[in-house]
Amino acid sequence: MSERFPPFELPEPVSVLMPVSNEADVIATVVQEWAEEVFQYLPQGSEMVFDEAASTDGTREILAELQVKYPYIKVFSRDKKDGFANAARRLYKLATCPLIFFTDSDGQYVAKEFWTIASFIKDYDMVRGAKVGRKDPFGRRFSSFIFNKAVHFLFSISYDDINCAFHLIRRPLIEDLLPKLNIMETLINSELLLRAEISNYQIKQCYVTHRMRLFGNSRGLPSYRFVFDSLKAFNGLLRIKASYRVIDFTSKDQG
Ligand SMILES: Nc1nc2c(ncn2[C@@H]2O[C@H](COP(=O)(O)OP(=O)(O)OP(=O)(O)O)[C@@H](O)[C@H]2O)c(=O)[nH]1
Ligand SMILES: [Mg+2]
Repeated sequence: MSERFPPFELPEPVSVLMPVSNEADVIATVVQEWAEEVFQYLPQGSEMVFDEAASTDGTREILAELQVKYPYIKVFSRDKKDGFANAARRLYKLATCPLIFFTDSDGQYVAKEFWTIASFIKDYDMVRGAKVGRKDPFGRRFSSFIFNKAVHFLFSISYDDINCAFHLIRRPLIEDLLPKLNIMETLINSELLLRAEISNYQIKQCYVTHRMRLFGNSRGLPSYRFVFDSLKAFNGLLRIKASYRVIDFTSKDQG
């Protein structure tokens, strides 16, 4: 007997958000996977939104072709690349649906696992992926490990993959917290999770698969950047913690 797929229906439309830059080798496969495994089962009004930046490899043209086949695709292009975090911030602002899903466009996540994440959303404000069997170079995995431990140490919370880019969020959480994401320059999804946790939103962690990059190169960093970025990330954590101390102090003063 075959199992029903998807296992349930979502009552509300979803904005699936993806930043993309120079992913021509893989973007058509990624969109097709999402169309077959996810979008054909989503409620009317759902949308797939791309922030496309400065692609020179044909990504923009491929997305234009895909828009004809899949009318729920929306593409916002710019000629200058200004980084993952700015792209993510724009996407969160552009989303129009009550449920907001964010992921990378490089095909390392498995579209079907959207349903694993979505199965928890009725009881939570945010459902976060955590990569298992992560297919990243050792340096990236090591710095993530240290970062996750630093968060645990500073905030007394335990997540296995603070900066994972595979999560589903209820719109009010984004509307509340997006204007406050102003400290972590690159790790915007980490800051979102931390501020959601500190603001007592209900959050569920869920393990997800991470595949090898089939095409393209991993964004490896030169070692001086690696050290600099790690220090900046740690400093960001301290500043987020300090920003809540100030708020606590002020509210007590006023209370
Ligand atoms: N719009 C936009 N998208 C970007 C930018 N930088 C990266 N991306 C996209 O964001 C996603 C994540 O990119 P990265 O952070 O470079 O990749 P990663 O998954 O962390 O690392 P690797 O896959 O190992 O390179 C990918 O789908 C990229 O195409 C940017 O400046 N602008
Ligand atoms: Mg990747």
